Parts: sequence; C-alpha cells; structure tokens
Amino acid sequence: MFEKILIANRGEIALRIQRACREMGIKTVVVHSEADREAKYVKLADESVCIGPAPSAQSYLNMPAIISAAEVTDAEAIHPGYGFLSENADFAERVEKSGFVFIGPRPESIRMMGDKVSAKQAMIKAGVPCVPGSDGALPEDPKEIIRIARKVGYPVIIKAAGGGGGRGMRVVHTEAALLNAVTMTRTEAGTAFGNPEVYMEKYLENPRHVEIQILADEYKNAIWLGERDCSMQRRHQKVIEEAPAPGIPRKLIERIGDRCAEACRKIGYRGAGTFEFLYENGEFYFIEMNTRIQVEHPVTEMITGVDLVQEQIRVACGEKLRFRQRDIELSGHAIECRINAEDPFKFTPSPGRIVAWHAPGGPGIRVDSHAYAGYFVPPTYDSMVGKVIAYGATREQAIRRMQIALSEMVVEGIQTNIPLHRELMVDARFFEGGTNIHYLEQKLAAKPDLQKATAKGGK
Ligand code: MV4
Repeated sequence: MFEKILIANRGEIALRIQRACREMGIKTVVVHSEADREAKYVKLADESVCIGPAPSAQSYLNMPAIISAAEVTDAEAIHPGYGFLSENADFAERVEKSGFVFIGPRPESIRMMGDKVSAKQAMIKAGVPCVPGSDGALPEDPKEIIRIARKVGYPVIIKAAGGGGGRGMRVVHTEAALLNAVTMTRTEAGTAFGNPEVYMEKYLENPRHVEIQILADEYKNAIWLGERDCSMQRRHQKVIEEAPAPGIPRKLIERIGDRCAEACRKIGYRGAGTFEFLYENGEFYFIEMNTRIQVEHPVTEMITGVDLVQEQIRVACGEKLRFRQRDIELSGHAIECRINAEDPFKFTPSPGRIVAWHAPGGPGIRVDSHAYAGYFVPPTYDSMVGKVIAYGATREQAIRRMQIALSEMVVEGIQTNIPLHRELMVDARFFEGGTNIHYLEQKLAAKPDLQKATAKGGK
C-alpha cells in the first residue's frame, strides 16, 4: 500500500480523503491555496504545501505546482477528489509521467468519457441502453441533420461532445428552429470546449436522474453498488440525493447495474465511476459517465457499507477488488442534503465567517464537513460547506432522521440553504418519492416570494 498520498483538493472532500488515508495508515499531504491556509483540515494533515493564490487557476488547477508538491514531499500518489483536475485526462497523464499514481481511471478512460460522443458510442457497443439519437457526431450537411431529427422525432436536444453536466446543450421543438440551434451550439462548443462537435438526442421531457455507482480494478473485475436518485436539483446543481431510487423495480435496476459493470470490464475501466441515466416511463437511458468520486458518494456508502474512497485507493495501488457482486447487499435507505453557504431561496452566495456551528448527530446521522465555528467560507470557491446524510431502515425513517438533524443544526454568521432543506423534508411530493428533475424549480417558481428572485437572477 502507499505510504503517503497527496490530496489535490479542498474543503469537505479533502477532509474525507484524509480520513480514509488515516484509517488505512497512509500519511497525507494537503495542497492548499492562500485562501485555505488557516483551515483546520489543512493543519490536520501530516504535511501541507501552499500551491498559490486563491483563484483556482493559480492553485487547485495549477498542475506543475501540484506535481512539484508531490515531488518535494515524496508522496507516491495523488487523489484529485471531485471538480478541479479530477476529470482532466492531461493531468492524469502528467501525474503518471512524473512517476506518481493518479488515484482514478487510466487517462484514456477519462478522455473517452470526457468526449460525450465517444462515451456514448462505447456504451452502445457495450450494451448499455442510451437515449435514441444521432449515431455519433452530427454531420455538416443540413439536409442530413433535418433527416436525422425527423427520424428521432421532436423535441430533440443538441449537445456538445465536449459538454456535460448541463453545459453546451439546446432543446429544439420544431424543424424551423433546428439548423440555427445546431449552428449556435457548435459555435459555443468550439469556444467553450475547443471542440465544435455536437450530437442529437430525443429530448426527454420529464425524466428522473438516476445514476449507478461502479468500482473496478485493473484486472477486469467490476461491480456495481446500487443507484442514487439525484433528481432534486436546481440549475444542474444537485440539492438532495438518495439511495435507493424510490419506486423503481429492483429487477430493472439490477439489469442496468449488471450492464454497467459489464461495460467497465469491456473498456478496461479502473477505479470508481458513475453511470448517469435519465429514467422515464419505466426505461433507463444512459447520458454520461463520471470518472471521479462524486459529492453524493456517502449515500451509497451508507446502504452498502463500502468505503468508496478507500476502495479507490486500493484499486489505484493495483490491488484486486475485495468484493464480488454477490457480496454487495443494499440495505436501508440514505438521504443526503447538501449544505450551501447561500441565500436559501434566492440562491445568492453567502461567504463569510461562521460564528456558530452546531452539527447534528444521533442514530443514522453522518455529517461530512470541514466547517466549524470560526471557519471563514472563502468567496472564491463552490458554496458547499458540508453534507448531512441520514440513514434509516426505511425511507420514512431516513426522512424522519433528516428532519430531526436539520432541526438541530445551527449555522450562524452566514446564510445557508438549511431552511430550504427543512421545507423539502416536509414536502408531500418529496415524501411520495420519485419527483422528476424539474420538480424543485417548479416548486420554487410557484412560491410568490421567489418569483421576484427568479425574475432578477433567472434565465
Ligand atoms: C437530457 C435531458 C433530456 N433529454 N438529455 C443535463 C445535464 C446533462 N448531464 C444532461 N442533461 C440533460 N440531458 C435528453 N436527451 C435533460 C437533461 C437535464 C438534466 C439531466 C439531469 C439532471 C438535471 C437536468 C436538468 C435539466 C436538463
């Protein structure tokens, strides 16, 4: 096993990775920006290296600075967390060329999944069900594009090959609007991603967002660890995640999960990964694959008992997976509320000093956070200051426990979205389960005091 790992991230995930390392007896190096110098998780690490000023481009995205930090501290491997460089194939390659282990998939896998056209083609080939659409990238010929859209059927969605996570896409309802939309998406994609390639899919109007967690070693062993429902979102930012996904037939999910694991074997995937699906009218449709550990990984850990970060480290070190599919049993229900430093209903960021912090606890409650009373939330980064995860034998028990946890939690000095979570935990439609990706935005738009906020800050 590694003796020392460098953590190339910040905030709660830097602390989460540190905890995994400590449990495994691995020493940790945390790299940090000037803005994160005083954070407790930085001081908690065995070593820390300042890699630059607050802006990410000069610190958490600064590849030479991170690799130099690994060199001077004699770390053997680099864990990228999520965001920042976690899905940057060039970084993974440079880490390996410098003689370190990248704790994540091989660079070729990251590259394949980063290009949504090649990702989808690989999944079609591996037998994973995808949204009907163009075979590969759209051609130049306008007549061909019109023909493809007629075959797919309106509405269609035009997506950039280099996009993902909601960036670079456009819905088209009529043939009259088609070619202009394709041209605009191509132009934007060329500017934003350096790749003008676009593809077309049937637009699903009211899907849920359900994803499958996988783990694979470098010996073509691969397993899936249940699903997560991430439909409760606003502007592509997830707000609540849960596992299992309410009301979806187990047999169907098992079939899809097995396909995902099989796809991992076929492409020689290594590490943790997530297959993102849209789920509508009883069918799963693959859209993207994420090649990193995700924010919402704890809900999977709670229902499987598997420490995903530790397993990432083990398979990156060349160990064989310690689990077979039959060892993975899903039990109970877990819900995660992301706690953001923001206005709970206007969603404007609310950085600043936390003057009071009381984290909830008790049976089935897990809090993953780097925050504390006296912690300063920098204005420079993502507003997430932590996650509350509630586990219960049933979904009802998990919701009840989350209600209690949110009622106990105190954060003062900054605004947080805890009031929004308190409302959602008593929402009748959420309680029923199975709300789609538009539910939260529709609920917020229906609240009169929110329409003002939406009119001001909305699209
Ligand atoms: C779609 C879709 C409907 N139909 N594709 C948005 C993020 C990116 N991962 C894919 N996205 C979507 N792709 C087809 N063919 C609707 C979305 C979508 C969405 C998906 C997941 C979670 C939230 C979403 C919010 C708006 C749109």
